[in-house]
Amino acid sequence: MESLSWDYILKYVLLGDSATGKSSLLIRLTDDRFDLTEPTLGVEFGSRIISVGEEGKRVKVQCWDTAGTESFRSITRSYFRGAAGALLVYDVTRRASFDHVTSWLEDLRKYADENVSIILVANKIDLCTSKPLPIPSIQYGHPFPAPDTPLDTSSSRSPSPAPAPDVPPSTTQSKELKSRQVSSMEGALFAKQHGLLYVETSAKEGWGVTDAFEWTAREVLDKVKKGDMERKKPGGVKLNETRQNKGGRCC
Ligand SMILES: Nc1nc2c(ncn2[C@@H]2O[C@H](COP(=O)(O)OP(=O)(O)OP(=O)(O)O)[C@@H](O)[C@H]2O)c(=O)[nH]1
Ligand SMILES: [Mg+2]
Repeated sequence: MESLSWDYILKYVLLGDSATGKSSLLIRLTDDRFDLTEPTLGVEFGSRIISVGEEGKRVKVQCWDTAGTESFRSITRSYFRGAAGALLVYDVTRRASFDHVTSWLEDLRKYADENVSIILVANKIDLCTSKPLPIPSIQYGHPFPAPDTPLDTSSSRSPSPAPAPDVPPSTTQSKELKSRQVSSMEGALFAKQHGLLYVETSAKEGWGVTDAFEWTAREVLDKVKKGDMERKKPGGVKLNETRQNKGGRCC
């Protein structure tokens, strides 16, 4: 059984168009499975403790999974306030879901706290590839990309790829692949231009899912370290002071 001790609790929100895979990503994180999902009505909740960074800080991510359907938009916005991290999800096989990222981002900027750490999540890559390929290296695997690092736009792939860190064996070897409607470079460039982290995932195969949550947590903890964020207020970041002082356990 997973130990219940934690160093930090972080509040996350998942947002983006309907059917991009938000609930599937959360189920993959919390239960490590991929199941049939129904469209979310309003919001759902899930939580898991993950290990973050070299220090292995134990971070309990408490995630509010919001509905992408337009009719729930006013309800879901109310969950943005106080979030320390946000996963903004689109479907790489559905161009419109990427086009709408701008509008979701506007909502986040308007309703979430100024310091929220946002990761742009390009989901469903299993539909286009039989294994996760490396993505532009300045974003991939680097939760804190140097803002001035130029992107290599000569190709859509990094020339010296780093292997994806949490890649289980693929189960999609022999299926027919779809064409991708949003390239890695386009997604990564958008993220860079808007100061977001970027990750490519498959909730179905489990590719990149833990990374999405972990890299966001790393950025949040970095902000906490630098003092950019108060440790207890707003509610998105909570420090376990007992554990920090005594190394004790808490639930
Ligand atoms: N192939 C593939 N299908 C996926 C993936 N993620 C989700 N799906 C499928 O996409 C559909 C929508 O997934 P959901 O997780 O319900 O999407 P959602 O973003 O939560 O949708 P709303 O709750 O309506 O906002 C379901 O049929 C999932 O099985 C993925 O990584 N790969
Ligand atoms: Mg959902």
